[in-house]
Amino acid sequence: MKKIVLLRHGESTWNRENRFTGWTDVDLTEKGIAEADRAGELLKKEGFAFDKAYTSYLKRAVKTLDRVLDKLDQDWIPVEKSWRLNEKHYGMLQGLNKSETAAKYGDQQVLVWRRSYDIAPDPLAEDDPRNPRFDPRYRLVPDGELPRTESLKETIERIMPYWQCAIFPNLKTADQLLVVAHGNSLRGIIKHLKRISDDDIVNLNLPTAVPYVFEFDDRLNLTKDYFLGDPEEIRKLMEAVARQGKKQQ
Ligand code: DG2
Repeated sequence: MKKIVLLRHGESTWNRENRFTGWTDVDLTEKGIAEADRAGELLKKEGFAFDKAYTSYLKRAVKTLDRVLDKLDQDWIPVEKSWRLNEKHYGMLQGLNKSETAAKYGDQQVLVWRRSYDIAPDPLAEDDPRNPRFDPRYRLVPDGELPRTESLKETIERIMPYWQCAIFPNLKTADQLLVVAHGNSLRGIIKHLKRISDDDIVNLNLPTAVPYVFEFDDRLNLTKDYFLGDPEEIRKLMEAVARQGKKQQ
């Protein structure tokens, strides 16, 4: 049986501070490192042996993958990084506190910015130093492809060429692939895999560092998907992610 495991990185410093992060390259917290280690131990206990792994250009995902592979004693496997697996670009919201933003604009508006399918926050100005075109790591990406904000729809549009050409076809020969990325870039991949509707995707909240396993038959049809871990604990973690966008009571 073929498997792809999707994993959101462990807690980042801006997750802890409840700030919109997007393409900001923040590090893991101590808790995030421990979460990544735990995910690796869980995957080891379940007997996972990956043929290849994929991650973004952002260190919270890269470092999570390193910890996971270390725990699995599979540091040697080929790893490919792509900017296409980066988090959804959060535009002008990047750096703002999510609860404070909800207090200012309302819970509903923040829900739209965080979870709607085709509405993007206001873009960074062209000359904003945070514009990815000023960041040398993206120098090989054609300028027109670099976002200054993104909806989930646009995030999916830039992930899919990489998913369809570089990741998914490998499952023909490989048995197990690992993708370590971000809350929304992974929501995009899950929407595609599970054919979740534009309306229903609003309700999906991914907790940090909980392995999400997708199983495929020999014709690469999806047969089953499940999280590794205690379902009740995972449900609470998902609810906590949803609450991050609400004003504090
Ligand atoms: C978070 C997701 O991305 O935030 O950009 O703030 O997964 O890289 O921590 P991640 C961000 P929400 O969409 O859950 O608010």
